Amino acid sequence: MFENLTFKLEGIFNKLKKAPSLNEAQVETGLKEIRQALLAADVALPVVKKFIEDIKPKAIGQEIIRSTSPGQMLVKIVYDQLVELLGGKVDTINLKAVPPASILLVGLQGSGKTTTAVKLAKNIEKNFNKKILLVSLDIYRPAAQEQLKILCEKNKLNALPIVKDQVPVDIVKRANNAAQLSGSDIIIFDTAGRTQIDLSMMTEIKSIKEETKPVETILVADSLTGQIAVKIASEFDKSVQLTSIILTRMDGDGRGGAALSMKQTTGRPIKFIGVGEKIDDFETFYPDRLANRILGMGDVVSLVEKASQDLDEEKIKKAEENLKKGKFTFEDYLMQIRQMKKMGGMEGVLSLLPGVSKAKEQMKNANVDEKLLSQNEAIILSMTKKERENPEIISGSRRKRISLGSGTDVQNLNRLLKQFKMMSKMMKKMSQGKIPKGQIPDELLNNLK
Ligand SMILES: Nc1nc2c(ncn2[C@@H]2O[C@H](COP(=O)(O)OP(=O)(O)O)[C@@H](O)[C@H]2O)c(=O)[nH]1
Ligand SMILES: [Mg+2]
Repeated sequence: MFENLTFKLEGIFNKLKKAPSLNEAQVETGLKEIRQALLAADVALPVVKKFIEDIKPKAIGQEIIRSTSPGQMLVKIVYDQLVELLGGKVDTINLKAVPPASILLVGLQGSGKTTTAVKLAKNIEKNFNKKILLVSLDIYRPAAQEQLKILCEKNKLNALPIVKDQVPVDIVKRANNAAQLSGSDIIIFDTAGRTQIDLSMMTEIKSIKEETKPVETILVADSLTGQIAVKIASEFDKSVQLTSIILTRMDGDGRGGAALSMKQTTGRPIKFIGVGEKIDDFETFYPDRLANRILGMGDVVSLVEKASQDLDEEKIKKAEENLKKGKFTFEDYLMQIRQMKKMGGMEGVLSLLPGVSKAKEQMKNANVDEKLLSQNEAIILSMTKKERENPEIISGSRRKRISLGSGTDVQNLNRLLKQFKMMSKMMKKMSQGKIPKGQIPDELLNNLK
């Protein structure tokens, strides 16, 4: 989402970091470049203006010019301001109400409301241990209620049974009764959108809001539409008073302006982001982590969280210890492959690591074949534990057995062994600090192809 912005900011900061001292003119030029980078990322002009105005006095102040690492200091100032711009602290979802508490999702057609209703329900169920009822009030598109019902079935969630030809007000009444009877803590209402904002939609949402008395009225907005998403949020807020915003499609290659302009323009916090089509592609919105990511400092916390969600802590610890010693086995490699697959391939992993916009670019250009990951996984799985720990014992006859067992051929196994040797060497070098962070050595890249 923020690749271009990150790339540009990294460039600006790298230049400034190299200078042993900074004069006012250099800082001014840096700020001008930051301003351009933000505008190119589709951040609204007034937001950019205020951003630069806010950091200027701090950046030009004596503090930075006298400091021993002025470039670093500027990064810190920009980071703090970015966190502020993104909303400062994490804003959690408000569930404080006499049960059942209602959550109302509104937004344009196709913004992701129905998908988000299910993602949000799963998230609340997991993190707050609540019982949830999902209800579709979209009576206009024939398949809309059905879509929510099917999604709920797939994800083991409760959906209100569909009664044909009922109007929203009656559905809401039925939902409240059903929630009482089933002991549900929360009702999530999915509503009908239009392709654009119109009076009839707003009138309907207003009456639904009166009927449901929601603790949260959440706008679901498509982040790929950039400044338009921000405009839509303002319009909705004027008519129905939003309490928060969920930005969807943050996995896409939009320029990120929506996330950066939303809080300041609308005054409403972003609470969650959608990062893919799958139901668990949904995250709490952390301003500080996103600021880290935008500045190319890497979202290491998210990375660690993501990895530990699925992988055995013990194994990770052992791999880390091995790595520190410069030791690397096929067990470690297998774990890395699985980690990469879980986290959306190489690019997914790389986008979260510090200072790797360069490495990411390298990977893109190198055309690393992700199918190869699965093939390598199969080959390693055909090895015995002993072979995985001591690859040097893999002789001719062992090679035949392994390649047969994995449904590939000796050539592929040989390539993997060669690649593994190279990775071991690299790990050793890394553990001795001989490889700069965030860069992938060419020899390894060429071998991943
Ligand atoms: N890539 C991606 N697709 C999403 C995301 N959220 C929703 N979608 C997709 O957007 C499309 C429209 O979503 P839907 O929930 O039906 O939108 P609605 O009309 O507002 O209810 C579906 O194909 C979803 O899978 C997201 O965060 N990322
Ligand atoms: Mg829908």
